[in-house]
Formats: sequence, structure tokens, C-alpha cells
Amino acid sequence: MNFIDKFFEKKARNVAQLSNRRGFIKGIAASLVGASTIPLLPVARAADAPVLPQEAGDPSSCDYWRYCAIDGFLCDCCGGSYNTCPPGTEMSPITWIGTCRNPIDGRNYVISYNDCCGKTQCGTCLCQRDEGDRPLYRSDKSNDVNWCLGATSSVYHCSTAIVVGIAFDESSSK
Ligand code: ABN
Repeated sequence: MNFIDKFFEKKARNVAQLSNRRGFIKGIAASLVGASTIPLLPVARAADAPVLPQEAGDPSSCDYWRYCAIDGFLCDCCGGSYNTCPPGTEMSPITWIGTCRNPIDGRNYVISYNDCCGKTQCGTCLCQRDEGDRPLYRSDKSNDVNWCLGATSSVYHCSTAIVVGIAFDESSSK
């Protein structure tokens, strides 16, 4: 065999090796494994979306469904809203948690009653519904607590009512 024959034989073997059946199957398998890992990658899922219950009622009225366990001045009457603090105040990072039934969909929602802090008390729309409230000596179960003690300023202004989740049904938690 002369030099040219040897050269082309080697090239042909290389090409055959690269395009053999085993290599082809290996390639398919690799792409299948790769594709199967795509759903495992971190993506924003619907369950992570904020809970937005259907709304009914007047957030400046103490009867509003989210206020079932509140004790304080409604921020909605004080320049804020049922879930935002008035300008110039800061939301307390620690809170009292209640569970209220939404009359529209009949579901129970977990509500966080964050106080707004840094201005003297608002003084309008005092609302004390106290559902589930326990005496002050059970501070973990009492809503009669100034949660601004955990904020930069401990001066209490008003309270918000923020939906943080859907509560388990009593029957499903047993
Ligand atoms: N969480 C409302 C509040 C603030 C100060 C004192 C009592 C209750």
C-alpha cells in the first residue's frame, strides 16, 4: 500500500468510528437525559404566586372580612391601605397572625396583622374584633401587642391585614 492509500484508509476509519451505530445511540441517549432534566431546573411556579383572594367589602370598615382578628387603627383610614403602611411609617417585621373566612369563596385565609410604626397613633377607625385572641400573658396568642417593638421605631401608628396564605381545613389537618 502506498502512502496515499494508507492516508485515505485512516481517514475512512476515523469517519466510520465517529459515525458508528453505538455513537449514534449514545448521542440520542445523551439528548434524552439532557431533555429530562429541563423540568427540574428552578422556575417560577404558579404555587409561588401571591395569594389573591376574590374581594368583597369595604377595607375602611371594621366589618371587612380580613379584620376578623385585628386590634388597632385601620391603616386604610390613615393614608395607607389594608395591606400597605401610610407614607412615612415602617411596617413591623413581627406580627400577630389570624385566620379569617372570605365570604366570597368560603375559604379560610391566614392573615398577618403587621403594625405600621414611626408616627403617633392614627386615632381613626379603631377596630377590635379579636377572633382567636388570648390574654396578654400568652403573648404568642394575644393581639394586644405593639408589634412596632420589632421595628426601627417602637411608636405605633396603625395596623394592616395582609393575606399570607390559605389555611388548611380543620378536617384535613386531623
Ligand atoms: N397591634 C396593635 C397594637 C398596638 C399597640 C398596642 C396594642 C395593640
